[in-house]
Amino acid sequence: MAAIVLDDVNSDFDPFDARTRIDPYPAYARLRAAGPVLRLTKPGIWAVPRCDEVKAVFADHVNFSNAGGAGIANHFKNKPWRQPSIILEADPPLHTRTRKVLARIMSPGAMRRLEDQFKAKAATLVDGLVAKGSFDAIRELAEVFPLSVFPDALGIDFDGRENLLTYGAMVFAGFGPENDYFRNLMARAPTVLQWVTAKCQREALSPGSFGAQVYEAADTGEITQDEAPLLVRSFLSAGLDTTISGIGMALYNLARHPRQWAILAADPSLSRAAFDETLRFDSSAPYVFRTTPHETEIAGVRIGQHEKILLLLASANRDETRWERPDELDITRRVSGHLAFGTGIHGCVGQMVARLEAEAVLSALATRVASIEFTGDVAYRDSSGLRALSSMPVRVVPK
Ligand code: OVM
Repeated sequence: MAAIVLDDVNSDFDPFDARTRIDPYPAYARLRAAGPVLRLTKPGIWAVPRCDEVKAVFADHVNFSNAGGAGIANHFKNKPWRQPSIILEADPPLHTRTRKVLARIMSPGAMRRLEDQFKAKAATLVDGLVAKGSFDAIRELAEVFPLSVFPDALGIDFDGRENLLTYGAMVFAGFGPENDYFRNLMARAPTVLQWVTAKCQREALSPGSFGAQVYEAADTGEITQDEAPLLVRSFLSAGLDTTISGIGMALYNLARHPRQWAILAADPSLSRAAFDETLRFDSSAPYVFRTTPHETEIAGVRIGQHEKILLLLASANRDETRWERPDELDITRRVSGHLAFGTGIHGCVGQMVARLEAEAVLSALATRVASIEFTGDVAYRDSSGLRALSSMPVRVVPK
């Protein structure tokens, strides 16, 4: 343990201010220059803006706990709005058990079994949009595609699928401070939460699906019968809004970098790498929290017990000590090692599903479309947990 304890550095940066949320990158650069760990005075939390310290925190689940909450809410001090996730908001040994089940369900072999179906659905959807010529790339593509494949893979039927979007929005808004956006969503909580609970039951899930496989793990004793519906809930929480946001931001960033789109259109096999580069460049899940179970330190700065620490993934992904030309979108760069999915024991367990979905959409589009032109302004969603667009009007020029 370091003997020297440095003073903390204060910053008035507010990650939840709607004005900084649209373009946080200049502020992130100032934070990285200011120090390895900063005190954000307004929300009263710590923030880690550089790559090395984000990785160090991710590697240390003893000093930086998830059981204290992965959002700004402090589960060590206050009761959270929903029963905590038994994978995201849990530490070992509980996390080790539940993670193993989800990692197996979303294994590379499982992805190969879904690939043809995802690609066929994307091809049909994109054929229709290219025939139309003009469309909203968020409402008609980024939102439609995941909804057309993910609930099927999860194993739920058609009735009420729109509740998945509201629930995902609630979960991610719930990672930020309690604001009007969150309160408005929560007004719909009674119906939405009842629907979510119903869809997490064994009888709601089709045979062989991701959800049914969670119950198989309960039958073999890997998890308890009580844990099964809660673990299915993680698919509903984390499986849809994330991919919608990520695919939307990928389309946006590729469209506003026409030379990058041209490279992709010339070689659609770059689709997966292009998705990862857009995640590095403009992460749709820009941050995640940890909580200190006891006093500790980061880079020589003392952090007290039960403090919230904001890991600025989107900033770490622009760290000039880690990336060459960090502020340039370059789909041909070696992008592996970006932090948009986190890393370590809590690194996104569904990232292969996300990549499969995004690759299906981007390769279908890149195969057919020479260029994408904006026909109006984009609009950002007002979520404090996810960085996402709500609208992106475009015209596509077929090859
Ligand atoms: C969960 C959950 C919810 C939101 C995000 C997430 C990024 C997990 O309920 O397990 O992972």
